[in-house]
Amino acid sequence: MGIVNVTPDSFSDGGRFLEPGRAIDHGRSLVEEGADILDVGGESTRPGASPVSLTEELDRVMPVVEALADRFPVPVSIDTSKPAVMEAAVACGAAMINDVNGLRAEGAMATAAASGALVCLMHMQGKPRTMQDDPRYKDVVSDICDFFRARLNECQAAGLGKERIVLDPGFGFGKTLDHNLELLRRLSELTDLGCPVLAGLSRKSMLGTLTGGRPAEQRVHASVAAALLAVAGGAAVVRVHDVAATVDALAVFNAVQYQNQ
Ligand code: HH2
Repeated sequence: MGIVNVTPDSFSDGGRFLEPGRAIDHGRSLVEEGADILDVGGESTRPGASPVSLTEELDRVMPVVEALADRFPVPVSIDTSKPAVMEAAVACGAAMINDVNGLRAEGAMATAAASGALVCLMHMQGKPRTMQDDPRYKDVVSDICDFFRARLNECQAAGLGKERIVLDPGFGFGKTLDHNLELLRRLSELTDLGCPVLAGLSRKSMLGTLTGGRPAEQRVHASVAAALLAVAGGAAVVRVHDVAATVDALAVFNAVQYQNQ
C-alpha cells in the first residue's frame, strides 16, 4: 500500500503533494514502482497535528481519489475518520476505507457498512494530540486483540462482515517504543483473529529512535527492515512511503519463502 498524503503537515512528506496534480503524479509513480493499493489521506494524524474541517478534507482528497480511481488499475483507499469523507470517496471510486479511529466516530460504522467497501480498522489509544503522553497497557498485544474482538462484534452487528475487514495494530498510535517492538515481535497473534493484518511502520519515529535519531527522510532502510519483519510476522499489507525499495526487499523475501516449495 503506497501512501499519498494530500496534506501540508504530514510528519514525513507534509506539503509535497498538497496540490492535486502533484498528488496524482505521486500516485502514478507509486503504481509504477509496484504499489498494489494507494492510500489517500487529507488529514495528518501525527501527534499534535491540527484537525481539518470536513470541507477542507473533501477539497484536498476528492480530486485525487477520483483521478487515481479512474486512471490506475489498483484499488484506492481513503484514509479518513469522517463518515462524510468515506461516503464521498467511495462514491467516486474508492474501494477501501482506512480509519485510524477504528470506525468510532458517530455514524462511521453505519457509513462503512453501507458503503460495500473494504475497511481497515486501526487501533489507537487516546487521540492524536495526546496519544503519546503516557500510553499504558496490561499486555499490549492481548489488549489490542481484545479491542479488535469487540470491534469485530460491533461490525458484525452493523452488517459489516469479517470478510471485508483488515486489522491494523496502529504502530505509534498511543504506543511507546517498547509497545511497538512487542507488537512487531508478536504480530502473528493478531492474524489469529481471522482477518488480514496491515502494518504501517514506514518512517515512523520509532525507527528514528532505533537508528540514532535519523530524520524521517533518512529512515528508508529502517522502514524496509520493519516492513519485512511485519510480513514475516504475517502482515498481508504494508503501508509504506518508499514503495520501490519495499517491493525489491519483498521480492527477495518471497523468493526465499515461496519458490521451489
Ligand atoms: N499511519 C499513519 C496514517 N494512517 N493508517 C493505518 N491503517 N496505519 C498506520 O499505521 C497509519 C495510517 C501515519 O503516517 P503518515 O500518513 O505518513 O503521516 P501523517 O498521519 O502525519 O499524514
